[in-house]
Amino acid sequence: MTPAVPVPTYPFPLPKLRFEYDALEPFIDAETMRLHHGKHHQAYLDKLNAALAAYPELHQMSIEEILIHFPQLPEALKPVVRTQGGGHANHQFFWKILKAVPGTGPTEAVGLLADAINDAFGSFAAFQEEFTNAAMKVFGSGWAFLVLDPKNGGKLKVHTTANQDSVLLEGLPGLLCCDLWEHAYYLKYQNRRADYLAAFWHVVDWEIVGRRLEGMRAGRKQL
Ligand code: MN3
Repeated sequence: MTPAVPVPTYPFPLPKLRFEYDALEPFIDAETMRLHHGKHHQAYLDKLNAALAAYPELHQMSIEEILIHFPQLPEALKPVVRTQGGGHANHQFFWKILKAVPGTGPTEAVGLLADAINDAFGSFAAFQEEFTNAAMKVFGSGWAFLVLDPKNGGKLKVHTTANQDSVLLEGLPGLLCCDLWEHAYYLKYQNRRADYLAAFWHVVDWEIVGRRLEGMRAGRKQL
């Protein structure tokens, strides 16, 4: 048994990446990663932590637990949790499912995850097409996700949100996410979101995504 990794609580720290800023080149450039992780993500954290300082009753909760309990939060706190808390949770999730180049391990879903994708979409290629099309349709800033749909027997589906809204606000556990804000790709791809999305598939860590699904199917807390 490996000891459980402690879940971060207030004040939320900037999560360490498992790779260097240049490790996703040429698909995601080092300068984008440096700004995205070090500046953008840090800014969401700073505003979230500042707002949470006055709510000690929330200081033992993970950001995911706070988002899941969103309806019960104090009204004055909700806008900050939705935007800055969502921003923190989404970016923390995004960094987890990315992998360094050249990647080892599968370049597409395998095992249980492949079966679940085939069951929901027909094939891996059909899933990628649906995810990309949904991501292209998000007007302005937002996120694309692969989620489990509890209302449909846990079947997988593609879901998008606007701004920094987390899928946890809608009770949807996420397996995969892609940041669609221009700050995620503008330096390298400018307005070419389609090129960024094509590059994204090269840096997805399918082992991690598969483990998320296995954890959820086994009833382990995995948000
Ligand atoms: Mn971002």
